[in-house]
Amino acid sequence: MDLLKQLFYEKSQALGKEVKELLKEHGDKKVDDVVLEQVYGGMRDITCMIWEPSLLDPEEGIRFRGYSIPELREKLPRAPGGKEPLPEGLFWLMLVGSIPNKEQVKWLTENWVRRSNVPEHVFRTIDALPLETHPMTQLSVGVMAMQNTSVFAQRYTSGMNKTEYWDATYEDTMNLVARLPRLAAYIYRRMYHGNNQILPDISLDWGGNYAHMLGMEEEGFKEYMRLFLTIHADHEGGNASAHTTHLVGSTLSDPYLSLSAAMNALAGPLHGLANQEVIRWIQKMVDTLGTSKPSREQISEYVKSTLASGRVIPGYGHAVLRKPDPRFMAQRQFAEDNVQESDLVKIVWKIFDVVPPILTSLGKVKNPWPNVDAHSGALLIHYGMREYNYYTVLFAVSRALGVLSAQCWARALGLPLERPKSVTTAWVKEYLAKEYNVAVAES
Ligand code: HAX
Repeated sequence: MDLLKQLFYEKSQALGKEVKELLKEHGDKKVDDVVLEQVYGGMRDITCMIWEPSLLDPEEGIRFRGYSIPELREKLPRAPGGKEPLPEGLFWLMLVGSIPNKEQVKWLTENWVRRSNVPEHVFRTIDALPLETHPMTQLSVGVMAMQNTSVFAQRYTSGMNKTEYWDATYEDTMNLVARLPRLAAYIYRRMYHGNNQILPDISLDWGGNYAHMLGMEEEGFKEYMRLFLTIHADHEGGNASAHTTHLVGSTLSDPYLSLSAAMNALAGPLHGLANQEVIRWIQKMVDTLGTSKPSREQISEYVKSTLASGRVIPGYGHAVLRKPDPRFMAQRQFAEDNVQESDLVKIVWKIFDVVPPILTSLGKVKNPWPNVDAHSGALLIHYGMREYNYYTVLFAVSRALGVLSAQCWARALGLPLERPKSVTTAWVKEYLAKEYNVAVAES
């Protein structure tokens, strides 16, 4: 058994025992109340799922196994000469709960290199898609095409004992994470560089090698990628991509099927696609105003016209957060430290000044602050990656780290098939009449 697997086995066995005891003693204790608004309102804030890798606080933002983003930037191992955390370190932390040392991260990088070979038929499957197919669709198809190599699916068919599910899930997770950068870079080079593919450089770390295969050799971009791939990895379990992974995986669909489904959720404009929408919206603003240096007043008018046309301001608002997203602030800090001159970055900062008071004035937006997607496009363009349709794929590669480590935990803890209760509006009216003596008028 490899050393990370051994550690995961020990930790998950121990927690599994604890959870059994916990449920035996306290299984009937109440942890939440639900009101009708939540039932109709996208299940906001209902505590109903276990997700070990991270926990989101509305005011403080995300913590991975208790560590905030500034703490991760300080404590996780870095690439030689680099300042940003290696995403491998975060994966280790999410999977086993402790910050790895340099040697452990080196071992993980090398292990992923050994597992990173993408089967040839996957590239042929991608090649069969029309070139203009959205890159997120291509990614999802590519992940599905690898499903025939799933260790979980193969072992299940041969009668795997349920106590072994975690082991097969771990193997699929490690293989899938190792292969994703190659698949994702293949899609980018196919779409935007005439299918001129760049082979992996196995001396590089996972994020650095991804940047290399994209054709982005500047060290600044590699460092930004390491930060990007770290901060986008997980945001507890209730967000759409994480929850999709959890739901699909709970049927014992293997990690390939679950991750592909999650990518489809991430591809929605209210979720991961927002990073492409932000830059599209800013570029439209620049074109409409006829200046790459708009004033705050001009931006303010443009924001109001977007709202008046019944659209949202992309990159702003959040279902849980109630403060500026620390993932936005980390990217802002990165830009302050590394980017001397960029009109787009300056626009992003001006938008940060202008949008929150306007959204607050609407009186209905619960969080007027920027989220993770508000900053990335400006930095990517600064480093020369202009193809904004691709941006959500970068997010997806990172998100795999969090959702798949959570799937390892779900299988290790034996979490069951997910099956919440739904009701009809007729049921709601009947319930209100019976429990509260309320008569709801027919429309
Ligand atoms: N611009 C305009 N209106 C907004 C808004 C925004 N950025 N954010 C929220 N609102 C509106 C909602 O549309 C809703 O209006 P209606 O009542 O008319 O339907 C109202 O304010 C209340 O919404 P809320 O409770 O504050 O927010 P939700 O939890 O319903 O939605 C969203 C959260 C992230 C979907 C929302 O803020 C939004 O659409 N933001 C823009 C898209 C975006 O940036 N998405 C990325 C989010 C982060 C993420 O997942 N990244 O992957």
